[in-house]
Amino acid sequence: MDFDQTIVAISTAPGVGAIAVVRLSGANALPILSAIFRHLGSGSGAAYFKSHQAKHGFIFDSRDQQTVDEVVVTPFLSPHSYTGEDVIEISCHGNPLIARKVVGLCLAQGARLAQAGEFTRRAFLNGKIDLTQAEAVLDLIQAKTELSSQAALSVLKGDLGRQVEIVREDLKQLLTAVVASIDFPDEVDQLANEEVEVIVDKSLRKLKELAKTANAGKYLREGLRLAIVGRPNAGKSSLLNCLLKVERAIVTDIPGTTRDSLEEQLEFNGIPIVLVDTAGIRNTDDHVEKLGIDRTKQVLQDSHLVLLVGDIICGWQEEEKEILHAIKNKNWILLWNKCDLASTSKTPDIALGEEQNKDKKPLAQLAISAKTGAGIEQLIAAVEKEVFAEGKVQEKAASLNTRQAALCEKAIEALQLVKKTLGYGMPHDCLATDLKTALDNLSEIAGTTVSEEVITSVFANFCIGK
Ligand SMILES: Nc1nc2c(ncn2[C@@H]2O[C@H](COP(=O)(O)OP(=O)(O)OP(=O)(O)O)[C@@H](O)[C@H]2O)c(=O)[nH]1
Ligand SMILES: [Mg+2]
Repeated sequence: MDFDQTIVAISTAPGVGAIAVVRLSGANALPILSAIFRHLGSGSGAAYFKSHQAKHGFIFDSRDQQTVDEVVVTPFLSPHSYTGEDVIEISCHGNPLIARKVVGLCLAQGARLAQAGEFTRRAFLNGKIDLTQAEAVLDLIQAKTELSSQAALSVLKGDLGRQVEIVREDLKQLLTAVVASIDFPDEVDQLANEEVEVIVDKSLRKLKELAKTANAGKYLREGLRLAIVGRPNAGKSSLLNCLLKVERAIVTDIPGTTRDSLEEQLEFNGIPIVLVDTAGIRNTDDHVEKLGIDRTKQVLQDSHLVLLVGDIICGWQEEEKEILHAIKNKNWILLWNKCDLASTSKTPDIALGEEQNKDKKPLAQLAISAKTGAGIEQLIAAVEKEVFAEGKVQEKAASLNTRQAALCEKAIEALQLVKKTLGYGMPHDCLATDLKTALDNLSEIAGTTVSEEVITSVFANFCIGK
């Protein structure tokens, strides 16, 4: 990719709208604009445009002297722009044909079409933002709920980058001191093991705190896939309808009503949820129902969390044991539905079966009623608790994405090795490699040192024009 060239793209969504914005970025943005822009007042050429000052005028095609559109252009001159280069935003009327024509004129003047995410990539390469902020731009565009967008905004403001930078700075100083004492033993005293340990422990504490946000980060970005499973007639479809507050799924008292899985999106206090109602699991000779049960098993595999719905009157039976077997290693919440019919709100006893160890225990067991709505608030709270580690609501807080979390884990591992080395009483030369590994991984989070391959994969998901 040639970053010296001036790029152009339509930055607004495809389709008809009130306005469409065509964006140019690069050293030739102003000369290109000057060649296709006319206005009624005095002044001309690149000097006519001032940074951050909108100008009214017309885009014209010099080949036939035809006016293409009446526009407002806003220059953001380097370095005070999104990309750090000269950026021009041309707001034209929101007809895709017009916007495409304007882009065509820019191309004819020597611009090239921007690749997906290239404006943001240039902002990163020009040091306007770090890699966590670039990723947050994408998260913000794609945020499904208010809470997701607040979390993305927090990273965009640099909160995550700053937290990582504090740890990186401490470790950099530590590594410098360790290496100095190895290289110049006569001039620089070796740090006491306790001093090293204090810094390593502090860094580990901070990184572990950050690592805990990865769970919330993942679900706030991608949404939590929540599978509703259980025996036929337990009230799974009724629960879906109750949570959606609309009669979406067919509900009858005939066991085996739901054949195909049904997926709906909603949010639990700002957490984006993909809720999937499934066919009840049981032994059956019905061919169609069997196919439905196969789908249920697929839904289970793809889910992040499972709601196992039982019937409070029937209690825990062989059916539930078998369903639990199909849930495999997924986290699950046990819901005892139809509590409006029960004389007590006490949840039935459960026997998990011998092959299941205690890790298979439900995260929570609740008595609910899909009919009256009893217990639904507690259900939402239990899901929230699973998303926000240890029940700590870290809303609005910067959270790690999958790429960053993997690097954070590697940094933690390296620091744990440093502690081990110290514990064995090994010489300080042995600390340097692991300290450097920790530092390298932290540098990669913010993109201070990062490979071309990683940058390409980060920007691969962006849309053109951003
Ligand atoms: N009293 C009471 N009845 C309920 C409740 N939830 C569901 N039902 C009834 O139980 C029956 C089965 O409900 P469904 O929601 O269709 O059950 P399901 O689990 O989706 O059943 P399948 O699709 O056959 O697997 C219906 O007659 C519902 O009205 C509840 O909380 N209380
Ligand atoms: Mg159903």
